[in-house]
Amino acid sequence: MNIVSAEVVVCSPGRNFVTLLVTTDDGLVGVGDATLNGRELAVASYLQDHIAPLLVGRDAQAIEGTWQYFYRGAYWRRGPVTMAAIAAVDVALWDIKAQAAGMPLYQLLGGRSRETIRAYGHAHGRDIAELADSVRERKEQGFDAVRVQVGIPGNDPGYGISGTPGKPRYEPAIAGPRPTEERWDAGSYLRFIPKVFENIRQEFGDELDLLHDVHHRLTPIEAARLGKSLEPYHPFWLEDVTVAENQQSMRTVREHTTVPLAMGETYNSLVDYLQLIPEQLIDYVRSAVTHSGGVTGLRRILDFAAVYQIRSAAHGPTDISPIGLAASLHIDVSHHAFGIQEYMQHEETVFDVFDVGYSFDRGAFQPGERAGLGVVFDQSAAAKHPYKQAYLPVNRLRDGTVHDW
Ligand code: EZ4
Ligand code: CO
Repeated sequence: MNIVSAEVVVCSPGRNFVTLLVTTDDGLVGVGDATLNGRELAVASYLQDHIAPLLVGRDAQAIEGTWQYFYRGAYWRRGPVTMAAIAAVDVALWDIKAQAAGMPLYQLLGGRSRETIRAYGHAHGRDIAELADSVRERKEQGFDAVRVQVGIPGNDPGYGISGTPGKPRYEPAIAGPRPTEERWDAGSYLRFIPKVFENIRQEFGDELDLLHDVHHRLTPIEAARLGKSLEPYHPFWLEDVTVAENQQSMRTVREHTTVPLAMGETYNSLVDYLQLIPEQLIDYVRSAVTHSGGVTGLRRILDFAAVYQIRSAAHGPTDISPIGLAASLHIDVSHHAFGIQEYMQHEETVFDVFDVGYSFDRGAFQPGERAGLGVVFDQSAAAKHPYKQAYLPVNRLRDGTVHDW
């Protein structure tokens, strides 16, 4: 079974997505997600100009060989652009293989390890009262694990709070010729967050799992202090408490707090975890299929993590398309090391373009029983939603210094 065409489509049904469509000589079409938020066109070019011409004529069944061909064969390994492009190829080929087998992808990945896929939702508010309303809404939808983000007094609305009017307020990418800017201060953040957890615990009790994303903003010792101050409220995890480049930092945090730690949404391969995983400095890996070399790349990470009792928590923001999310769900249901799946709901217009076979009910997913990945991409619908330049915000300290967003 040979590949006869590989086409890249960039569309924006509410937000930008990069999709790869791979067609075989027996008429099967596999789809892959290559969306890299704010840098979409770089991946589109990587695929269009450097990968698509080499894909045509290759054996569609040779997934591992093709993965290595683009990973090792390019000489320039890793990096978010390269690994998102490889992810799209890998997912499209798994989709084709599972369609050819007449099975949902998870069956090819070993079949079910569990009955349902637990997901956590997002709650957010400009202040604690608004956050509590949002948590209540998520509970009513059936979530029993909720990520809480809140505006900090004296700061701009900031990470996880602001957004474009009329869109889900947690959507961080904003259309326009330049990134928007935010201001942030660690002192007021560290004083306020324990009060937020205290209030939310008081109102919602002990059973609800609470998660929080620090988005790389603290120094290791500040992160350690945050962890200690939140221990009485037993968070499910703290995510990205400090910058992800220097893994040594996580040792300091680990030595001071028993709060579970999650990291890895900005990583793109197994080797990014060479310190965090064997030293057991985290409890959850946040890698997504789309940003870590596809089903093949992510399964390698999870097999390694499992040795150290570290579990999966796939990144599931709106900037991962329904194709990327579907691929994640097939791994979630089949891999032993599953922990939890993030779910930031896509807005309705997204489903004009992506027809999905997965389903979500009362805080849990099912990958669906369609053959393959289970997602059908409608190219004519996509053409009605052309690419729109959009960026993630840039964050600054109060004096204007550029800070981690
Ligand atoms: O900032 O998806 O855990 N989720 C997150 C996301 C990321 C965006 C980046 O594109 O941190 O909101
Ligand atoms: Co995050």
